[in-house]
Amino acid sequence: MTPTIYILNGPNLNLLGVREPHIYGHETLDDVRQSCEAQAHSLGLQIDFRQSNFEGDLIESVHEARDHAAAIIINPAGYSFTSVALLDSLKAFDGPKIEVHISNIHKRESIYQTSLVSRTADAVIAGMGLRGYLAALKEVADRLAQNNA
Ligand code: CA2
Repeated sequence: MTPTIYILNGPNLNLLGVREPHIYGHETLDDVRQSCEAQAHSLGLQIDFRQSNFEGDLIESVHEARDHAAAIIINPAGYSFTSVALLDSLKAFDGPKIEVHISNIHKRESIYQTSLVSRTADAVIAGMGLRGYLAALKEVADRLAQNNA
């Protein structure tokens, strides 16, 4: 069976490509989704790509992933820095978890520099723009292949 990867996007990422292109680039979240679909297909994976502006929705998706996903790729956006609840939900997921940020959060103001989610992520990608999601998918494919070897 083709493994499903949940790709979860947090608050305000629906505005990608619409505002602040100097930080987040010109691509929209739908462009990201389409590129992820293509990359997943070439890696023998399928994706369930979601965005929510609500903390509880993201947590519900993580819970759902426990039964339906082989791995999670998450850009928690602003909740990276505030949500112990999201961190706790991710701790209860057993498969690979990759945190992605489009911008390099370490180059930004101090409020953007300490991600709580990084405490449970297996890998963290920041500053690669949209390519960060594609790198995360490749990393997930490698980790799943290793686990099944
Ligand atoms: O770089 C990333 O991917 C972030 O997770 C994006 C978050 C920010 O809080 C993190 O520090 C880094 C913000 C997402 C907001 O996205 C917007 C996109 C366009 C216009 C306004 C906001």
